[in-house]
Amino acid sequence: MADERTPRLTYFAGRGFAEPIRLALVAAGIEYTDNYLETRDDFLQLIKDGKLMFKQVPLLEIEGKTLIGGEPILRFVCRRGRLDGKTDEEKTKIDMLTMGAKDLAWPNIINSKFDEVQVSKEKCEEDIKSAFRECRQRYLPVFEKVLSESSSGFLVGESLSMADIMVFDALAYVKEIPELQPLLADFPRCAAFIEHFSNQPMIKAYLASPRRHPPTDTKHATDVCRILGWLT
Ligand SMILES: N[C@@H](CCC(=O)N[C@@H](CS)C(=O)NCC(=O)O)C(=O)O
Repeated sequence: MADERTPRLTYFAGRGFAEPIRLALVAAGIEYTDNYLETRDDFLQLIKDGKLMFKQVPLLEIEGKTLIGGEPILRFVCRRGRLDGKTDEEKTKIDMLTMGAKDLAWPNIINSKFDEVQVSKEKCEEDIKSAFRECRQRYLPVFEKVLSESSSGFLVGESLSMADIMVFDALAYVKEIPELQPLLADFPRCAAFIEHFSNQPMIKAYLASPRRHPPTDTKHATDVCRILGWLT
């Protein structure tokens, strides 16, 4: 049962920077509550309360600490859950794959709907085309090769790590965005990895729950822009 000591993750009712954190909390077996920002006043109040170091979310309140930042929070949770690798070599490999997955997902895929709202539909389409090229040429070949060398089905070592969380987060967009989905036919190990990760018992339950949000659509991007004061 959630009480006031239960960790509280503040973000929008969508994936974005919060989703890898949610997946890590689930994988680490840490119970948490989602606090969704719904209005501009919700966001301004957090700033007034001094909770947002750089006036940005996500925010995780845990163990009496106020943590901010997608990656710092993700790393904190992964350390708590021992999802950050066992050896120096594993930790470094996990960090490199985590960076690659973030670079795949953020500039072109996750930002595309925000570009549609703030720039134009054409810009959004260009982002997705660019994402397709980057996936094919730069990122999916790497994930495919690393997975081909894995005996556990996970990217690094014998168990689930932060690398799996970030790569799953990125590949799930590839699977769910119709223009990107055909890529998976050429990268069967990436396709199998999505299934393998999704079938881990705690993750499976989470993905089937209403806490799992779909990729950002135009309405959600518009809501977020309003809350952040990016639309007049
Ligand atoms: N580097 C930060 C960036 C976080 C970020 O850009 N958050 C957005 C929401 S997704 C935000 O709160 N923006 C408000 C602003 O920049 O004014 C992180 O990794 O968490």
